[in-house]
Parts: sequence; structure tokens; C-alpha cells
Amino acid sequence: MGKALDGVRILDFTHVQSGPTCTQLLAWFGADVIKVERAGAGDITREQLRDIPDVDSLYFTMLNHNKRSVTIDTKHPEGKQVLEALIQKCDVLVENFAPGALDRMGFTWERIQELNPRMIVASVKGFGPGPYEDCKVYENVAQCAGGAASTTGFDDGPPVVTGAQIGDSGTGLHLALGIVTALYQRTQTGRGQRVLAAMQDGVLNLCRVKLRDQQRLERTGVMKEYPQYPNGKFGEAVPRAGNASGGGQPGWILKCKGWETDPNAYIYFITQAPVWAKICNVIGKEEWATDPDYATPVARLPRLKEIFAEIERWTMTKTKFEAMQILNKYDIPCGPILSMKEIAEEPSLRKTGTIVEVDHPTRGKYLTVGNPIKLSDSPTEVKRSPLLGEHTDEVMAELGYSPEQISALRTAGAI
Ligand code: CAO
Repeated sequence: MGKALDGVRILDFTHVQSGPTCTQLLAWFGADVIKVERAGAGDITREQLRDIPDVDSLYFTMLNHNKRSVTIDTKHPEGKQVLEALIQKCDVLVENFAPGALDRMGFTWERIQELNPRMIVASVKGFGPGPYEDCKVYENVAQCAGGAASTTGFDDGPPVVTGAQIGDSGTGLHLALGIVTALYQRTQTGRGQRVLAAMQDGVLNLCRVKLRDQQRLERTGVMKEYPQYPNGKFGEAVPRAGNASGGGQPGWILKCKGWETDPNAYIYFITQAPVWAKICNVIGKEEWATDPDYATPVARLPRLKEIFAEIERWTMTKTKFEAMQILNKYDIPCGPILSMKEIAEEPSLRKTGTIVEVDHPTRGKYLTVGNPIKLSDSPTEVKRSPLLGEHTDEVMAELGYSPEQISALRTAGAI
């Protein structure tokens, strides 16, 4: 079966996490992704957080599946010529270097246009144009500058970053959408264009509901679904909301049986209005279904703490999976707090290809997260990440270089 992006060639000049997540997705959709790395070194993540000496790290392998790796010194005059040949052959150049690095290498937008006017040049940067545009940025900087950290955590504690890599992988997703959109527009215009996804913007896009709340707060001075209501104080900015739901149906994380020893024996419980009577029945508080102090969502808002404490008395008598089973029978929205161990061992995620076991020549078998986006006509087959420079000769031959020329370039240190 063909793949959605068959025939699309990507010059993958990305490193670390944000850019590689983007090009990995494109590769899973069938694009030919040629990752350009420096000989002898490669993407810095190959050696970061290694669990096996001298073997590509899980950090690298889990972000670079289905790609080919070529080594080119793009600051070497002859290496630059190889890169130029690649630019002429590819549809998209994706990069996430520090601001200005591509220009310093001599590959400005104007130069790339001269070489290939159909080329799409897609970049991740930490910030868009403005006071911080020249800054280098990593994940947590983006989480802080994009509004996530100030709104995550508990009211009485400091700002907190989240384990979900919304700055890196989140921005990679945004960039991938920009690239396929530009490819689509190119079918009409015949022209390439620049695509920019700034990490601050990507994080803010994912924190959209918090900017909503900022404006609600400014208008009304209070947000009744936040844990600060009714007894705490609201300041000028959206406060940290603990585990409160970001939507219109109040929720909280509650202890389940075994919480004393298992750090993940918890469940997220949503007191969705349409199933309120069922919730009252399940927890044995039938009278709350008709009591005017509890019967409506508005009446419940100042009593959420007390309500969740009562529900927790019930959840603490069940394991998180028992509670899930019972609550789902009544369509009460809830979710167990799953540990990474439980997720790794979950058979249904293996079955759908969301968790995949991959074999690697030097590492052996390891688990990875497969493609979370499933296309019925373009199924994903996860292939191991390339060794450094594994495909240099193959790609150089495709560019028209003879074995003698390849060997001369290697001797000169250009590849
Ligand atoms: N041949 C020759 N030189 C190469 C090369 C190659 N194949 N590949 C990269 N280089 C050079 C670059 O040209 C650059 O040189 P100059 O500094 O002389 O211009 C140099 O390697 C280092 O690139 P860098 O500045 O991007 O790398 P860094 O490790 O110092 O910074 C990072 C890393 C991530 C902070 C920075 O790239 C960045 O801010 N990127 C944009 C935001 C981003 O994506 N952050 C997410 C990081 S985690 O996913």
C-alpha cells in the first residue's frame, strides 16, 4: 500500500527534539527524510542520557525512526556543494538551529530560493520576531514563556513544568501541519514558502484556555470552578488551578485503594452535570440529587471541595481500575492515573501501534511511541533510527556522485 507522503523528499536539518518529532511524523506518513548530521558527532542526542555505553541513546532512537542519515560538514566548501545538490533535489528543508545559524552557513532564504524556488523552508525557533527572537530555547524555557508554567501546579507552590513535552514535541506537531499545508498550497502556486513555528507560540496555543480565563478574571474578578473559590483570593493573573478541570465540568484527582503505597493509585473524576444523579447513587448520597444545595451545577460550585471529599471516600474503597469499571457503566467520565510502566505493558496500545517494539542493531529491542495519528489508507510501519552516516553513500549515489568522488569527499573531510 502507498503512503500519504510518498514522493516527498525532506532535507532534515533538525536536532534534539522539536524538529526531529516533526520530521519523524512526516517519515511515518511516507516522506523520504534525509537527516543531515556532522561526521563523527551527529545529533547531540545520540550521546545524551545514554543507558548503554557507545550506543545511540533512547532519546535519539525514539525521535528519529524511518529516516536516513547522511554526514555532511556544511561549513566545508565541498560539503556546501553537496548540501546545495540536496536542496535542489528536496521539497522541504526543516531546521531548528539557533537563530541565524542557517544564514551563517550561507543558506539564506534568498540563496535557497535561487537553488530551488519550490523549496519549503520550515523552522522551529524559540520565539517569533520580538525582544527574544535571538535566544536559544529548550523545552522548559518555552513552557515558562508560553504561559504553561505559571498556570500549572498548586496555589501554594511555585510554577511547575509538565512532563508532556509541549514546547518541543508540541511545536514539532505545529510545524508538521505548517509543512503539509505549504505543500498543499504549492500544488496551486508552484512556489515554496517559509514556515515558522515558534515554541512560545506553540505552548501558548496549547494554553489557549488560560488566556480565556485571564479575560474572565479581569471581567468578573473570580472563577468559580477554580479551587481558590469561594474561600481563597484571586490576584490579577490566572492562578495555578491544581487539578481542576480546564473546562465547564468540574473535576479533580482522587485517591483510590492502595494510595498509601502506590504513588499512582488515583483517578481523575469529573462531576459531569448530565450524570449527577448517577454519581449521587454510586457514592451513596442519593439525597444530593434533589437537595437544592447540590442538585444544580451552579449550586455545587461553592461546595466542590466538600463534594470531591465525599466522592473520594467512595473511590478510596476501590482500586482505580475497579472504580473505572463501575463509573463507566453509568457513563461517568473518569480516568485512571496510569504510570509509564502500566502504559508500556498495556496490550491495547501495543495492538494499535501506539506502543511499538523496535529492534536496533547495536541496542537490541526497545519500546517506542508509534504514530499517534492513524490514517486508514496510509498505515505506519515504525522502522529503527539510522546509525550515524548509515546512508551517506546511498544518498550521494542518488545525487549522482561516483564512488571515487564520494571517497575523495570523505578524505577531504566534507562528508
Ligand atoms: N556541519 C557543520 N556545521 C553544523 C552542522 C553540520 N552538518 N550542523 C550544525 N552545524 C553548526 C551550526 O551551523 C551552528 O554553527 P554556528 O553556531 O557557527 O552558527 C552549530 O552547529 C550549532 O548549532 P546550534 O546553535 O543550533 O546548536 P546548540 O547546541 O548550540 O543549540 C538549541 C541547541 C536547541 C538551543 C538551538 O539549536 C535552538 O535554540 N534551536 C531553536 C529552538 C529549538 O528547536 N529548541 C528545541 C531544542 S530541544 O528540541
